[in-house]
Amino acid sequence: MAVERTLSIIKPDATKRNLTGKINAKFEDAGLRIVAQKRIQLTMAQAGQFYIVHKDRPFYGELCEFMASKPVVVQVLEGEGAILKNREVMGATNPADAAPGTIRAEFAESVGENSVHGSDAPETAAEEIAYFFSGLELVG
Ligand code: DAT
Ligand code: MG
Repeated sequence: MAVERTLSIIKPDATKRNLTGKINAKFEDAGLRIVAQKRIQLTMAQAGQFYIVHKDRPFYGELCEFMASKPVVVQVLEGEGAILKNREVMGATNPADAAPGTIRAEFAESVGENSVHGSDAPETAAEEIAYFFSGLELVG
């Protein structure tokens, strides 16, 4: 398995409850290295562009408002098979379905406010990393 990079976002429901450190510990304990990280507040337009793939879904407006409602922590995680590994550490989209010990099982409030985003494939990881970070900001 190759070393990969994936885009992670600690979402507003988690930053507002001071869960950044606990969530980062889950990543690091799983062998994922945080090679870039910044705390930002998205505009509605930025959230809308990030989640444009979901524009026709009924929850799109609510999702964008939520993502722009409070600061988020955007980060790049690196490691062996990092994309899939991060999805495993995150747990299922709906916390009710998330395996015990995963971030969403422990911290998510609902399917909409589910504490973390993680890229789902190599192509989306590359696009999503480039959306938030320049090459100079990635320090392996
Ligand atoms: P994931 O974040 O696990 O990749 P996704 O890409 O299907 O899940 O959806 C993106 C986000 O949209 C998800 O983290 C929360 C929101 N969302 C998904 N399904 C939803 C639903 N049925 N109701 C409300 N929000 C939803
Ligand atoms: Mg997704």
